[in-house]
Amino acid sequence: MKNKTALLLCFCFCAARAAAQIAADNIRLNQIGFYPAAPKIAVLVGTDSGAFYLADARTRKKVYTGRLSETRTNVISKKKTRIADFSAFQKPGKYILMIPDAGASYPFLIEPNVHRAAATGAVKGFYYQRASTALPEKYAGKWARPEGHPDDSVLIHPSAATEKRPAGTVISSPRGWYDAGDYNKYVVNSGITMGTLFSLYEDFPDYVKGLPTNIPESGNGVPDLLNEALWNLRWMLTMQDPDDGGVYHKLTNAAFDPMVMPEQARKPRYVVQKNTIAALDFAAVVAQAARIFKGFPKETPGLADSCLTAAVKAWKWAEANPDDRYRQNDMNGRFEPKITTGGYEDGAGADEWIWAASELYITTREDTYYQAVQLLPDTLFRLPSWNQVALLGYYSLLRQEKTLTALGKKDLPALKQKILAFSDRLLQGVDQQAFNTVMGRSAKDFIWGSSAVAANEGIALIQAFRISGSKKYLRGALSNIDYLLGRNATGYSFLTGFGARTPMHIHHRPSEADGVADPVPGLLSGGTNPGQQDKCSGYPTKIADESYLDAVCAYASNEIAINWNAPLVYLLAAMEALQKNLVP
Ligand code: G3I
Ligand code: 9MR
Repeated sequence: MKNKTALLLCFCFCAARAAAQIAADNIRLNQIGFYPAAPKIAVLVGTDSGAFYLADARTRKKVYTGRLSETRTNVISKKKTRIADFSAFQKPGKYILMIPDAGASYPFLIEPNVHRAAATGAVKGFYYQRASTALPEKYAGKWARPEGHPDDSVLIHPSAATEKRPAGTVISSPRGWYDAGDYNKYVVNSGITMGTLFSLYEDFPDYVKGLPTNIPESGNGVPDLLNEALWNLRWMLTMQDPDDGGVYHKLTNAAFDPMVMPEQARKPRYVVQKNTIAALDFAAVVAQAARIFKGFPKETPGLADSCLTAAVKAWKWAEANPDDRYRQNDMNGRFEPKITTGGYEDGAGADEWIWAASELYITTREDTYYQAVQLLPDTLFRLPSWNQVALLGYYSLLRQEKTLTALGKKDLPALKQKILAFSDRLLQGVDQQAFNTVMGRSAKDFIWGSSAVAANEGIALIQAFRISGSKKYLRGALSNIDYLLGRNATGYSFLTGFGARTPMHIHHRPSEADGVADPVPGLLSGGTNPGQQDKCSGYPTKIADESYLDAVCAYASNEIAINWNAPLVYLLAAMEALQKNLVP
């Protein structure tokens, strides 16, 4: 009898718990929280209607009542949603959102600086990606690990051989960040990553200076974001062939490592084929670095000058070799060992020319760089991604308005118009969209690394805000933060360690191999991608905005990568810096 009662009690309790759990999953919201004066929206996936209310998370006392919106139909999945808008409630605290019949949301905060911890965490994510160094517990907590990949004896691959550096020559190319869930280091992908982080510093220097991340360099007089970027910059500089200025495509194993810790991955490492795209991305990054580190002459003696020299050399190499493309298959037809790691093959170089020319022009103030390429009109005007970098150059030109020569200044009005028009297109239809986010207005948003689409859209909108002062852009950017942190069709907050329901099984070798249950924190999962190129079994659906799987095998939706983390860092930190402007 006693047992029976216990069983019954457990049955009721467990069923109630399960119901609450399911309900929480149907209420989609930013799982971290909201700024007091900003828009605050949750989305109910399903058909309940009527009232919703907010309750204090601890006392469960009702603090606000509202009504769900009319039903919306998700254009991608055709599923129904309703919006719970509680923007009017502004009192700081910790709350849950209740929908009678549907249940309770995860708890969330309303407070100033609500994304500061996530911003700091996402910067710290880069520290965990460092190659060639141990991560002591003092900085890495339970994710401490021994040094991996010293990269002090790297081989020149036959595809990169020259007279002075024949195949098999040993070079030293330490430091840098692991690209993603793999342990290789790719110049092209480092390009956009570094450009985005540097731009955050240039756009919001004061905010960045106040964002310490507890890394070994903390307190050395250089902001930690830049300290972190220096780890990768010093590696990048070693990827330039000192003899001719060309830049190797990547530093890599011949094949991907198994899922082991860095220190157990000891296969030979190679630098492979120089090419135009790598040279231009490199030139852009180190040209930008040159002007940034000019501001830290004591802390980084000589660095700014070396960067500028390196940038000019890479640019000249690209001018002399404008059509060299990295084609892994072709390369493997001609050289051994065959290289099967990430390709980052980009056939079209117009955008890299624009970016490199812009950065070199800004840093040197020499019109010749500006005249060397047709900067405008860029008919493509594509959202930034590892193979689309023109907008990085445009953002820089806009930011540097005051220091440009007359030649560059004359194009700025047209450039501003273009960015505003681009951002207006992003905002179109958002108010009718099922989740009320800029991200996900079209199924085309969901590609490999779609989380970075959301983040880069957010950056474009922040640029539009900076140009125009119009708050609609800032709110649009915030809607994509909400998307990334939970207000989306999967119900996940895609940033590891931040939110109630976050990825636990990212495709990330250290997270898989370290024996620690929690994944390394501060890493952005690639996110929803109906491509399912990993052929992993277990995807819940092929529906574009729901095709996400929190499993290690699902590298096409659940890997992490530096070029996805960087725009998230930008977006979160920029929003923190601009939060006062969210007041209606
Ligand atoms: O270029 C076509 C475009 O024309 C077409 O409209 C579009 C339709 O989906 O596809 C475009 O190609 C895509 C390409 O990325 C460029 O965006 C491919 O489908 C897609 O498979 C490809 O995915 C890349 C993936 O590597 C496979 O190559 C990701 O962008 C890239 O982030 C990812 O990078 C890997 C590295 O290789 C290795 N390290 C991990 C890293 C992250 O997964
Ligand atoms: O781990 C690799 C990941 O970093 C890449 O993004 C992905 C696509 O290139 O490939 C992963 O490696 C897989 C390989 O492509 C196929 N065999 C299984 C590997 C994962 O364990």
